Amino acid sequence: MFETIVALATAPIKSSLAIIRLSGDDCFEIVSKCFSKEIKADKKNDILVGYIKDENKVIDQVVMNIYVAPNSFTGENSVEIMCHGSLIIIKDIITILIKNGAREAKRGEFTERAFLNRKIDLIQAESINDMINASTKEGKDLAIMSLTGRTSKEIKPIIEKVADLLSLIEVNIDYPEYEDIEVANKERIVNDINEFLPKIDDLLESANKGHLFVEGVNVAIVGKPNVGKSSLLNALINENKAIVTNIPGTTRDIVEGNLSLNGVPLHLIDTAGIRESKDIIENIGVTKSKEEIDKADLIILVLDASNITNEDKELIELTKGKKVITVYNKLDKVKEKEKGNIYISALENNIEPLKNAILEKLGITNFDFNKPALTSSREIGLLEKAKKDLMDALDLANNDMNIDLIASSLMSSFKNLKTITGEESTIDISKEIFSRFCVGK
Ligand SMILES: Nc1nc2c(ncn2[C@@H]2O[C@H](COP(=O)(O)OP(=O)(O)O)[C@@H](O)[C@H]2O)c(=O)[nH]1
Ligand SMILES: [Mg+2]
Repeated sequence: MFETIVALATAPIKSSLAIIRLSGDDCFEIVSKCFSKEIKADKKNDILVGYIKDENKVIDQVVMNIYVAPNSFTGENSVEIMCHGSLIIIKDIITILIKNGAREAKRGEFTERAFLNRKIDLIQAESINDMINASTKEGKDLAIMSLTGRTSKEIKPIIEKVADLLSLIEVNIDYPEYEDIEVANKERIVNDINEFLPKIDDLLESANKGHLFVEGVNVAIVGKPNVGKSSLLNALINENKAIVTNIPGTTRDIVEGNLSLNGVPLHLIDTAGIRESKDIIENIGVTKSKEEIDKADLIILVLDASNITNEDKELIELTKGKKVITVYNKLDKVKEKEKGNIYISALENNIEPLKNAILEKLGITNFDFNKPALTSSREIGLLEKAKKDLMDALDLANNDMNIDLIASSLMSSFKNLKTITGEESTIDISKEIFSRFCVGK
C-alpha cells in the first residue's frame, strides 16, 4: 500500500509552466475529485487537457500526463500536472490535492518509490541526484551512464562470480555425499579470489576518480601573508573576487570561488595568511585558515619564490600528512628555478603548471569518460568492504583455515556487493545460491 504523494517537480519560481507530480495507489481517485475529467486506472498512459477545480471554482487550465502502473517512473499510478507557473496557482493546486487525500512527498520519495518498485536499482537512483546536481558536463556524463544501467552492468558479473564460488563452497559443506559436484579445494578458492580482486580494484580506482567529477574537491589555498594567495584564487577563477593589496593581512575572512578543472568541480577557499598577529580580527582569520587546512581535500601551499622564510618551513610542517601541492609564486621575480619545484606567477596569469599539478595529484590526467564508474561515497565504502572481505577469505584459504570461515567472509563480500545495487535487502541469499545448483537432479 503506497500513499499518494504530491510535489512540485519544477523550481518554485514564477515561470510559464510548472509541473506538479503525484504518485500512489489512490492517485487517480484523488486527481479525479478536483479535475474536470475522470481518470480511470483501466486506461493506458494518456494526455488529458482540462480544468483543476476546487469544488466548483476553476483554479487553472492544465495538461495532465497520466501514467498507469506499472508504466510510470515510480511503477505506480502517477500523474504529472502541467499548470501555469504562478506561485499562487501551484500552491492552490497542491493544497487541493492534499485536501483530497494526497500528502506532501518527502525528499527523493518519487525515486525511492521507483527503487522500491524495482524500476531502478540503487546505483541508478543515486545517479538521478548526481545528474541534477552535476556542475560540470563530465560529472553529468558519468551520472547518465549510471542512470542507463551501464554502471550496474559492470558490477553484476563480479557479484555473479562471487556467488558462484560461494555456492560451490556451500554445496560442498552441505552435501558432502554428492560425488558429481566439483570440489571447493584451497587451489580453486585461492584462484577464484585472485581473479575477483583485480576486478574490484579496477572498480575502486575508477570509482575514486569518478567521485571527484561528481562530488568535486575542496581546495584550500594557504600560506603566509602576501605570497599571492588571493591573486592565485582570482587567476584560477578568472575573476577579481578576492581583494589583493601589497599590505600583508589583507584577507581576513574566507573567500570562496568555484571552477571546473577538466571537468572536476574545484571549490577553492582563499584563506587569511598564517602568521602571528596582534590584530584580533586577523587572528580569527588565521584560526579559520587552520581549520580549512583540516577540512580540505587538497591544500595548495603558496610560497613567495623570491622570499622563502622560516615561516614557510613551519607551514610545510603544519600541512604534513595532508594531500598538499607546494607552489612557488612570483616566478617573474626570480631568475633561477630550482628543479622539481612548481613555479607560477599569479600576477601574470601563468598558472598552467599548477593546474597540471592538481590534475596529477588527483590522478585524473587520463580518465576515460567512456567507461562507466561508480561515484558515490556509499558505493565506494561498500566496494572497500567487499574487497576487505575477499582479502580475509583469501588469507583464510591460504592458511588452510576452516571452510566455514572462508564461506562466511565470502558471504559478507557478496552481501556488500549486492548492497551497492540495492538488491541485498530484497533477496533470499540461500535461495539465490541454491538456485544455481540442481542438487539431487
Ligand atoms: N611580482 C608578483 N607579485 C605578485 C604575484 N602574485 C601576487 N603578487 C603581489 O603580491 C601582493 C600580495 O598579493 P595577495 O594576492 O594579496 O597575497 P595574499 O596575502 O597571499 O593573499 C600583491 O601586491 C600582489 O600584486 C606574482 O606572481 N608576481
Ligand atoms: Mg589574501
